[in-house]
Amino acid sequence: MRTQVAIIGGGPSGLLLSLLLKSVGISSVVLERQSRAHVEGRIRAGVLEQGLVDLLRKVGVAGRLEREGIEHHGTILSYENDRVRVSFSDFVDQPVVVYGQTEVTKDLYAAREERGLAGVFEVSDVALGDLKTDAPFVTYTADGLSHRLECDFVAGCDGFRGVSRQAIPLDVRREYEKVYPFGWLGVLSETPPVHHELIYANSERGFALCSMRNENLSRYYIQCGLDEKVEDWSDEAFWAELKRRIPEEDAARLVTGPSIEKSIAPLRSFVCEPMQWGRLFLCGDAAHIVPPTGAKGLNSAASDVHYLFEGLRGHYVDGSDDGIEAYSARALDRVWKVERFSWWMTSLLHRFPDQSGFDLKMQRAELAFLRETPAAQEALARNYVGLPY
Ligand code: FAS
Ligand code: PHB
Repeated sequence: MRTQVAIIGGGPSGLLLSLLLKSVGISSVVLERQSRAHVEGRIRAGVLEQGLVDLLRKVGVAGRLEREGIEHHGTILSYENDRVRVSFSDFVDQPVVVYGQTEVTKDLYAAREERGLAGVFEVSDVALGDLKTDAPFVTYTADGLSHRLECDFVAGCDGFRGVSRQAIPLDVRREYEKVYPFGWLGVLSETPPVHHELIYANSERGFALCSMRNENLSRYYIQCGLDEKVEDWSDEAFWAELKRRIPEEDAARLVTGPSIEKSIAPLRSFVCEPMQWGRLFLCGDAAHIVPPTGAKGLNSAASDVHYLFEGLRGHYVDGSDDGIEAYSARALDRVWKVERFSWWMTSLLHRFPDQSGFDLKMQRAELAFLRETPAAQEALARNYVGLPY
């Protein structure tokens, strides 16, 4: 089998790239390890930057998003009972849109199906070859048979635990990592959100986040220990702990209910440099990970896809390789700024086991400065709504 771009991974990065390539007549094949139902069942991100919304519009996949997505023009940070609302619209002429990654993935798969785009699910033994030549290939097993996909380029969109990043030799790859000493216990419940905007809460008991998917589907998180397990947490225990961490006026309004999903995610910052090697290009979680505090994981995958699509379109349509040659440098320039913001939000809002009294005073002073200083609010707003591509 042959295609122009082999895409490893059928998550948001791979799916969006395949549709963008199709829009300018470039062929691709998506190779996905899981079933479509498994991928569509994942509960992950909830906040979309305008850049991602624009890309979904570009490939005609924003219809449901425009009907069901909720525009947010600000967010709330709290420290015990002290609340600070940071407006986006006071500083930046663009909102974020609350619309679950689960729905984005379903919309992308539906569009691929309508347009007859090639993909193979439940593949295994994916291996990349001849990446330093102009005729790379990918081998894989599907339905018990071995296959070889000849291509011009390989897009590694296979997430943090995929194989693509490993194809870059260790003596070429530089990896930067920070693992946080806590995780997030997340709950999805068919209850009305406690507030019409998100609340990021720093309390003496730890971080909490009040988010949502729609007016009757809420998403909540509390910081938890790395040794904790989902089964340690009954719904009642979760709700009681969440109430202790958010401002009293919000806790009093909180509508609780049975969890329909409950999971624990670890937190890490991670970047692989370079993000390309020969004819291999890494996108999204295959190349970098952020703690979800800044809502940047999915959104930085989108900016990678934008840069790679522009580079591949330059190669095939304009006959110029400038874009693909500059891909890694361009993507990393934005990635590191997103890593910084995600690290800053995480450091500001979580309680760390080794934190001193001085460290706590620094968190409090940072929030006080944020409350009093429009320039500090603008910096947060510009990062949160999304840095320019
Ligand atoms: P993905 O990991 O989504 O997709 C990679 C795909 O490649 C997967 O479908 C996988 O099955 C497939 N794959 C892996 N290895 C393969 C192989 N060898 N062969 C073929 N296919 C292979 N971001 C936020 O902004 N907010 C959040 O709250 C948030 N919560 C998260 C919770 C969890 C548990 C995780 C893991 C991530 C979370 N993220 C969050 C980040 C998340 O949204 C990612 O940024 C986003 O999924 C990135 O998309 P992809 O780059 O497509 O990677
Ligand atoms: C979510 O709704 O899942 C969500 C929102 C904002 C974040 C992280 C997660 O920063």
